Amino acid sequence: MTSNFNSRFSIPLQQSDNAVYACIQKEFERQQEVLELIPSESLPSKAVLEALGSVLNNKYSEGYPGKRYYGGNHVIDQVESIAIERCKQLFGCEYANVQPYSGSPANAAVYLSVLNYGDKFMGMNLAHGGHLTHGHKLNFSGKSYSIVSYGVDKETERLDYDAIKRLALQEKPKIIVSGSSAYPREIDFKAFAEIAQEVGAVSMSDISHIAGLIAGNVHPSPFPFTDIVTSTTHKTLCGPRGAVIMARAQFGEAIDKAVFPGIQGGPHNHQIAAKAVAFGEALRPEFKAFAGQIVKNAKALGTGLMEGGLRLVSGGTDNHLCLVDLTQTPLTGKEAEALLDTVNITVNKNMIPFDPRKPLDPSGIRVGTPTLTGRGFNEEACREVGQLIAKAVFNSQDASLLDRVRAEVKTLTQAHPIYPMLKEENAPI
Ligand code: DSN
Repeated sequence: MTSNFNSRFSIPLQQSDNAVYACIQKEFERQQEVLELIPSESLPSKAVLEALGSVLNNKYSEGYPGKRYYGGNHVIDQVESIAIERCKQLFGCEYANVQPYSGSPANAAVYLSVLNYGDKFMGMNLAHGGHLTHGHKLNFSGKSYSIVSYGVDKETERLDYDAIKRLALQEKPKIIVSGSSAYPREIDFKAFAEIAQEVGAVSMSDISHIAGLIAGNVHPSPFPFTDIVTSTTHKTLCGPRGAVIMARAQFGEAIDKAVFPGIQGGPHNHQIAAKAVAFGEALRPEFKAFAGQIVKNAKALGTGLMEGGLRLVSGGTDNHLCLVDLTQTPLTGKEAEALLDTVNITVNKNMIPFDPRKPLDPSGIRVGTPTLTGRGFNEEACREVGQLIAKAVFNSQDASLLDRVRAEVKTLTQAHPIYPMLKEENAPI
């Protein structure tokens, strides 16, 4: 190690910190070698990753463009303004705040801007496909507010808008949240907004999972119906980890105050720049084809799963994910996740609606196609992936069959490398 501390500015990571460099390389290899089917993950572009690794990380800038609590922010103001304008253009909204560090703070800021602690809001039950921040009792949302949860219909496993309306009329929540983390069907944001209007509630949509599908016009948009929309930027949208809040103009001032100084400090400017890059990419015509391919691939993945004998919750998918019911198989969700890991297929265990089991060992797995689509998989390849999953699940004790599945996974991953140019550059990514 050199005695001159400033030499760190020119020493590459590999030399400066081999332990961390080696972990990044190992994770790169892991991502390269597995079929990554977590539906909330995707592959951001090299440009997004470059913005994330930039000197914008170094600047403090509490406040908003033109109104900062620190000097030297004229460039940061430009970055944030570009991100705001692109976000508004992409989703067709009147107002955008691009500072939320991630989805949970974005949702917290919206609640803070509309509700008083103890007020009632309505969201989707986590076990039916909702999110922790939509009112789970162990989450800040369930601890700070009074919660009414809606779920899916037991027969159809789909949202029942008449039942949701009846519940809303009975409970009179101040916010009605639509949006989900594990619901494979189209969401009728207009119906939700109409219910909210009828009961005098603010309508809020958390589009984190499907933001890329909405931007690509392959899922109906919550605008112009919903009052306030939150989204992460790293799922189907393929941006950096982070989030945004969008809304009708009248909600903007309260949301800005809730984000800062309400719950956050200095904006993560490198992340905001990366969001701007991702919004710019999503505005390009080719993004529509990409978003459409995510959905086609998910349908094909679902076909392969069903051909292999697995049941999909609600019988299929309209979006980027399938929820697989394992109750008629020899495995639980936890066992299936672990087994599939051994053949280099990465999935997450997941509750299914009306699940008799517990979240740490539920009856289902959740699989999605944003990452596979990002590495160039088509419908035929995704259908094969579905068949491979089913083969492994129904033959978990057959070592030679699992070897064959692993070999087929290798053929598929080798035919669709991730970040091939970064590998050539031997970059620490
Ligand atoms: N953890 C995300 C997901 O996997 O859906 C939601 O925040």
